[in-house]
Amino acid sequence: MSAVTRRMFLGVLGGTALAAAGCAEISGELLRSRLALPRPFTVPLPIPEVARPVRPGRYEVTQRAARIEIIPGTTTEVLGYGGTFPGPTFDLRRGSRVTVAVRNELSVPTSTHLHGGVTPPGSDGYPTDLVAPGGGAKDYDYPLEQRAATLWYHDHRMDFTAPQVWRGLAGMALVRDDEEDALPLPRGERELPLMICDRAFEEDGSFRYPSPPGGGHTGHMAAVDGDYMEGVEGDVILVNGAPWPVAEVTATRYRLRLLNASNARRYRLRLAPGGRFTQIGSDSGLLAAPVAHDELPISPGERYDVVVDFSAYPVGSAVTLVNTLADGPARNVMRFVVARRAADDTAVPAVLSRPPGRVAPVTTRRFDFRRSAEGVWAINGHPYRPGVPLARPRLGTAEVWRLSSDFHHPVHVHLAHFLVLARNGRAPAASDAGWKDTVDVRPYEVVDVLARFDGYRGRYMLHCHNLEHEDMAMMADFEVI
Ligand SMILES: [Cu+2]
Repeated sequence: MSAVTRRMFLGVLGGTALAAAGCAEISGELLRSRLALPRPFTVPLPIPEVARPVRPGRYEVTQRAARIEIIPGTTTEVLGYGGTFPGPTFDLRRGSRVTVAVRNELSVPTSTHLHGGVTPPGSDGYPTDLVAPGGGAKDYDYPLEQRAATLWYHDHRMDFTAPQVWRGLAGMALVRDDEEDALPLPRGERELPLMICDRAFEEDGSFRYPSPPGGGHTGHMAAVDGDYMEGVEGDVILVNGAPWPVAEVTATRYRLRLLNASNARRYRLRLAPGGRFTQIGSDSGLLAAPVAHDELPISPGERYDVVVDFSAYPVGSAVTLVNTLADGPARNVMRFVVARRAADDTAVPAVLSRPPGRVAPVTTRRFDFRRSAEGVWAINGHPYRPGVPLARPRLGTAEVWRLSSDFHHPVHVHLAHFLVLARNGRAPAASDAGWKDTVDVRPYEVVDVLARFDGYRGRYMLHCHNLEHEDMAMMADFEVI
């Protein structure tokens, strides 16, 4: 643990306010690679393959280990959906029910969660609904009765989500609908899914992860070395699985589906030498109207759907996506090179969609995300207790959930989508706009959200999406009744 983060963490433990402003943005512990880092902006941006159904409404995907080239000149064993990292992108349609048959040929159990999905409880990727290693299989049922949105999917295995996602078990899923199709937004080659995550590598090119001796075993403290309980941050930034990639673009508008798939790292994204993100969508779908941002904070699990107009730059320009929360190599994310002019008949309309409105909440509940006296990350003082719901909201109602925190806890709610109402009693940030499923709750902050419980009755969960915190028991069940 570095001196700076140790000091900060001890401050957190002591319940004191965070004094140093720089500290307040650190959300994990840096793990350095043991190989020479590749030169940034030399690897072309890969676009993950789009999953193809085996027949209408049915996909089959096998989780398997594979060796792929991530760092040029070396290979990395990944645990991948389809043996790829990221996994294939699922291009889905509102109301078009699909089944995804997942077969597990790994040596570890898995549970797949469609993050942002309005999914029946049996297919939601509950952490103990495991698909057995060595050939186990499960049909996940996704009715997709939900608005067009940028979703993703990843492993959710009890106690071991962090190391298994780190090793590759994640991919994107896009839900589309007629409302979105009617808009003149960039599409095709000008719509880029961008899965951003950080990793560290061993000298031989394998993923480096701070597992305790023996690789960990079941138990809340087991999956990660104790020095990394704040969360693991790598020193290599990957976009779609490539280190600091470069994408050639035309001087036109592009739609970027930004996803932070990191275990613990938060980013504050900016365009250098300057530029603007026009946000058109949040975690759970299109905004009512676009919102312009100079910078976008994005915590683990969050997504932003944005349009960037590259015609604002001279042809030949390099436009770098940077993370202003980091110094050193991790400050760079990726680069766009504006190669040539091209025709552009796209636009960002002033009215994008008609999202569901606010409904009156029937109650207020409090969820406090904090390290417990026993030293585990807990919610309302309890480390995770499977099968013991902390709340029983009624189907079809809305509730205010007041989320409070001792550290950076990106809080994710399964099934329910929410609006951010307030931060510390004041108006939310511009970047909090729209319906969401994950919200960055910062140290000693109180965030009020209005959550709607639509879709299905049954057992769901809320948890911290810092995956090390999640594995160390910062999860709770709720039951929709
Ligand atoms: Cu957390």
